[in-house]
Amino acid sequence: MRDEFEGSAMDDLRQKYLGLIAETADEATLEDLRVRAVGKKGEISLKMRELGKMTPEERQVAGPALNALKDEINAALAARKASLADAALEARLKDEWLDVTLPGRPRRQGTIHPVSQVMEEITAIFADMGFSVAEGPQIESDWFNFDALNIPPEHPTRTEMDTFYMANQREGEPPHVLRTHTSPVQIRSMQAQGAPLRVIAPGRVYRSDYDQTHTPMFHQLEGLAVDRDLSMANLKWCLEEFVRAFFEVEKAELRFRASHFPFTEPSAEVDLRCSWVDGQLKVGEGDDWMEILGSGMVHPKVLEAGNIDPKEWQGFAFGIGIDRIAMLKYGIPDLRAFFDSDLRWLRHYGFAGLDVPTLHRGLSR
Ligand code: 2NM
Repeated sequence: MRDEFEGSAMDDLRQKYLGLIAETADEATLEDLRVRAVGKKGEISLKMRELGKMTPEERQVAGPALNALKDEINAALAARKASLADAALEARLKDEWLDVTLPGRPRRQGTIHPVSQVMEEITAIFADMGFSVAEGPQIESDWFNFDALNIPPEHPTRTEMDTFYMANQREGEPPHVLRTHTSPVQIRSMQAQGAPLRVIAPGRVYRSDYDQTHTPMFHQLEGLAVDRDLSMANLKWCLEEFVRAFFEVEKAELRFRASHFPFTEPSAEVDLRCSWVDGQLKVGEGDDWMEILGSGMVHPKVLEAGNIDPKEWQGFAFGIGIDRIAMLKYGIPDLRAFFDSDLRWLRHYGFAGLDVPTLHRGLSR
């Protein structure tokens, strides 16, 4: 009589919990259910405590039956938990599904800053002429920034009027500055690679200067070629090729004006023939000349600083201001807006992210 009763009571429990488990739709509810059924004070556990009050014969039947029920419920809980997790993952995958083959939408995301664009364009042009790209630290010792470049100790450019010195200088080390040009990179390249050498160094440089046409951080690209029998003629050809490619014109005419830099001898400032029609720059024609860069033959002392023998090798070098040449090419009127991070300005003057400049596709399109 008692067996039968217990048997049907256990059947009821079984039906009840298996039914509830099957209906459960989330993991938290399932956990509640587990506690209610097989937790320490759950219904099954309470039933197990009653085994003590039974006769040995009764216990022999009810004990294994309760254990089997507990196992069955635990198995059902685990199975339901796994299927809920599967369903949750399935739903997430469906929700977060992404077609990686769709074309990009660069205009709705960021844009490439004109400085980056122009840097890429110039790099592509010189890479095509066999120059490799080098980078170096923006904090330099005064030896790399000045001494190696034949800039004498008393030169005014070394003063705090023009140069940012690091506030915390290290004991026993030479003074460090924010590099005022990328030439230290060329010194490092000469030391590391020796001659012959063709390298360009694009990057940020710093000078203590701030007005309509100067920002204390700006961008420069310097080039250096070292070989036997190099002359100003090679330099002029190289720069003319650069200008034709950069301004995307058939013909460009350059004028070298004698100048002075400590690191080159002779030195030349380079003007580009142009005209201004309705405020629009035309390159290669007209009666105006516009200064675009500085250049010269590398001073023997500078080659020596790079551990290159000036009796055997010559070098030509040049420096271009990226920001100004970007303004010229893309008709951007105000230099200081370059570094304001104004989103409307960036959207207006920025470039699509996936259009990498290359010579054969056209640099800017
Ligand atoms: C300029 C003008 C002339 C220049 C010199 C060097 C180095 F390190 F190779 F000597 N790099 N760049 C140079 C020469 C830069 O900027 C207006």
